[in-house]
Order: sequence, then structure tokens, then C-alpha cells
Amino acid sequence: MSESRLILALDVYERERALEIAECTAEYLWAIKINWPLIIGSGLKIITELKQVTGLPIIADVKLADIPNTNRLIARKVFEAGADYIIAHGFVGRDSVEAVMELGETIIVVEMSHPGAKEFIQPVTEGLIELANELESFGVIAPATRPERVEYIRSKLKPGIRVITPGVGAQGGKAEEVIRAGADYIIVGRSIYGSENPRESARRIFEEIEGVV
Ligand code: NUP
Repeated sequence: MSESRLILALDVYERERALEIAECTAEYLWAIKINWPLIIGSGLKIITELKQVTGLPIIADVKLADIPNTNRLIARKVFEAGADYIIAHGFVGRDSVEAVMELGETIIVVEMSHPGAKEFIQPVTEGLIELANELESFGVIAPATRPERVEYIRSKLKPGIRVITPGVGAQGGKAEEVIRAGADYIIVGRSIYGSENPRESARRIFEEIEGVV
């Protein structure tokens, strides 16, 4: 089995359900992304538990968007809890992102996947790409719902900066199409954790993108 390019967005509240879904899908994942729903529902200690159960990297999608000091205060606790990557907003400015990057691997949002992203974020995507290039972040978030934008963002990014794309499945993005457009990883939430058989759904998506170049 080749290395997976699938990230599970584990947006459930309950600890037991989260651990159960993580365990049965782990074989097909590169990493697990947690977001506020799970952190609010189960506490930050869920990070250690997910790592123990799956052995996978954990991405904390806390979308930090505050002044540098507050970003730092939050990021410190999240990394201390065992997160391997944090997702931060870039639109708040270089100093706020740098405060996170000083503490650990950071993924910068350069364009979001929902329709409303066209209002305020897409107009500044260019500058956010530049920021990611200058700071050489681990990766960026780009929209799987707009493969042509993924292709564009990839073409402007320094090689080595990973393009990570949410929006596959429930939001309409197509796994294979977005990988072909240049995504390094796809993020899938509801189409896996909300399905009748999460393991089978993860396997199907894994196989859809396995071998796609
Ligand atoms: O632009 C973004 N779009 C997006 O959906 C940036 C994100 N971080 N996400 C997150 O990805 C979203 O908050 C959720 O955790 C996941 C997508 O889940 P789903 O639409 O596959 O259920």
C-alpha cells in the first residue's frame, strides 16, 4: 500500500465516537485533522488519545486568527497537547503567523472552500501565497471545490510547500480531480465520518486517489 494522501476531518463531538472512527479508518489515512467541534466536545487530551490509537500525525484546525501574543498562547497549548501541525489564518498578517511558526509546523489558509470565500478571502489569495512562500510554511489550505484555483495556487507556490485541500465530498469537490490539479493531500470529513461504514468510505477514497499523479 502506498503512502496515503487522505486526511480525515474528525468533526464529531464525542470522544468514544472519535476514537472508534479514527481506529477503523487509520489504515487509509495520512493524518487526522481535528477541529473545534471535537476539541470543545472532548478536550485537548483527545490529541494524545488519537495518536495512541492510530499512530498518525494530528493536524489541529484551530484556524488561528488573532494578534501574535494570543496566537502564541493558544498554539503553545495545542502543540504541548501533541498536535503535529496547526492551521492558521494568514489574513491577520505576517507577525501573527510567525508567532505560530516559531512553535511548530504551520499550515496557512490561502483560500477557503465555501462559496463565501469568494467575498473577502479570494481577493487576497495572491498575497497569502506570497506570505506562505516567504515564511516557507509546511503547507497551505486551498479549496478542493475549485480545482482550477488549486492548480493556480500550486503553480505560484514554492515546490515543497504542501497543498492541502478540504471540500471533497460533502462540499462537492472530487478527490481524483483535485489530486490531478496539484493537491498533495485531500481532507474529507462528512463523507467518511457521516457514512454508514466509515472504514469502507475511507478505503474507497484512498483507492480513488492511489496511484493518481
Ligand atoms: O477552507 C476550508 N474548508 C474546510 O472545509 C478550510 C477548512 N479547514 N475546512 C475544514 O475541513 C472544515 O472546517 C471541516 O473540518 C473540513 C471539511 O469537512 P467536510 O466538508 O468534508 O465534512
